[in-house]
Amino acid sequence: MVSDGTIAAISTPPGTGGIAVIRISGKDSLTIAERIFKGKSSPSSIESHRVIYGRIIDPGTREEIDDVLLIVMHAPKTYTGEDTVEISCHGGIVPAQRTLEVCISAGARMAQRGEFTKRAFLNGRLDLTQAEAVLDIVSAKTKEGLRGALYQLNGLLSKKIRRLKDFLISILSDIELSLDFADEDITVPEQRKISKKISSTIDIINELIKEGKRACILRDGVSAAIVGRPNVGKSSLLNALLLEERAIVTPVPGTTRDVIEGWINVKGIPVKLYDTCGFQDAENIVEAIGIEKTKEAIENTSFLLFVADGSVALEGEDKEIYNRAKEKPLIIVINKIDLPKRINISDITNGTPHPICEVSAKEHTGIEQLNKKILKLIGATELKIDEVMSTRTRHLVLLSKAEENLTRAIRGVEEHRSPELIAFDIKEASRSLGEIIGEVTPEEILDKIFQEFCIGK
Ligand SMILES: Nc1nc2c(ncn2[C@@H]2O[C@H](COP(=O)(O)OP(=O)(O)OP(=O)(O)O)[C@@H](O)[C@H]2O)c(=O)[nH]1
Ligand SMILES: [Mg+2]
Repeated sequence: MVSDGTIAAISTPPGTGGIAVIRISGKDSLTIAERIFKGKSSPSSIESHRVIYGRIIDPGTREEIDDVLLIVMHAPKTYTGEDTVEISCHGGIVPAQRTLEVCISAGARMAQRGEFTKRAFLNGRLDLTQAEAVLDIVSAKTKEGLRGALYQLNGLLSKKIRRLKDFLISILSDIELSLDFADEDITVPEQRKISKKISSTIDIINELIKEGKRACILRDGVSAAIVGRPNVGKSSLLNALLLEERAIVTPVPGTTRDVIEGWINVKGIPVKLYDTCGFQDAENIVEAIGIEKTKEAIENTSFLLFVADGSVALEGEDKEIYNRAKEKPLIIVINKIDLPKRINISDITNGTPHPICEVSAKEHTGIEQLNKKILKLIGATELKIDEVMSTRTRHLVLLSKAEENLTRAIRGVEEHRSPELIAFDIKEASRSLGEIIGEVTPEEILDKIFQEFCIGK
């Protein structure tokens, strides 16, 4: 990714809407705006962060393109830290596309994915965790996920990391000061003090890792497949959980032939549900593909909802599917409890203590109870959503690396290793922490992060 030149992109989603916004950033933003905009005031004559009304003109053909509002924002107080111009045109594909084209012919180049945010990072407007938070805000699936991302945008994680780094620096100076110059070793009382400090840092890092793992659930959600033999009410359950008629429900066994997906929000945790079609012997290619997709869904989801029809006795097919499913985290859902109960679930579970929930998908009873059991199964009941951050796997890996380095440092102190070696491990830990906030992050990792963004962000 190059970070030179002036870039432009349509920053609103494709399609028609009220308005579309074209964003230009870089040192030539104002010159470009001058070339393509005609209005009472000219873009370079107005104060920063002001809006003017006018018309976009193709500088080559003098053709008029659209009536627009144009915002001028002078560096450095802009999102990217560079001179920025935003043009709000009518929200159609053609006006937005044509406006972007004239920006390009007037000297801008097409922005790459995430390039505006990458520039914000490179210009020190955001650190890396904050840039990642921008991505999380845009893709937040629940309001709790959004809140976590906002905390992070405000620098909550960065602050904690910086504090840890400062503490490590203080340990390094302790080591320096405690050197007994006679034999270049750390004195015993100092040794104890240093070990204690390192170990308290490790405790904080471990706490961050634990919190972070829970936060990953909040951002990325979990996934679950609804499995069971034909006609037990899997699709009805999906619809009841989604609160909409997503999947077709009929009394005909084998109604669902494809895997159907939908997101639900269980007390702030996004859960992606897959309604499946069971494993009956495939009679044609459509069913065969459906069954393959069901197997994949079972494999790739974090837990299963095994549905049985409570109004009839269990069948061989129930048992077969249960046996395939039971290795994964599982909730047994006994459906159709609005009808007289004929099921004896222990016939297949043999006493395995899976959580059981009785529902009527048809009458929407027991659904709240099922949501509670889902929360418990994924360990999210202890999630303190108010204080949660928006941690990513990248952060967790680096935190673990720092933790390993510090554990080695403690061992070094205890085993009277040379102070240089101990200092080396502490410096490595500090480096890993620095990489989280982007102080020393290699270019290819930066590219990978910003590639996740959409164009125009
Ligand atoms: N009484 C009663 N009937 C239900 C309930 N849930 C589903 N049914 C009925 O059971 C039949 C099958 O429901 P579906 O939701 O299509 O079942 P499925 O498991 O998705 O079936 P396949 O897609 O064929 O595998 C339909 O006639 C539903 O109306 C329930 O809670 N109570
Ligand atoms: Mg179905």
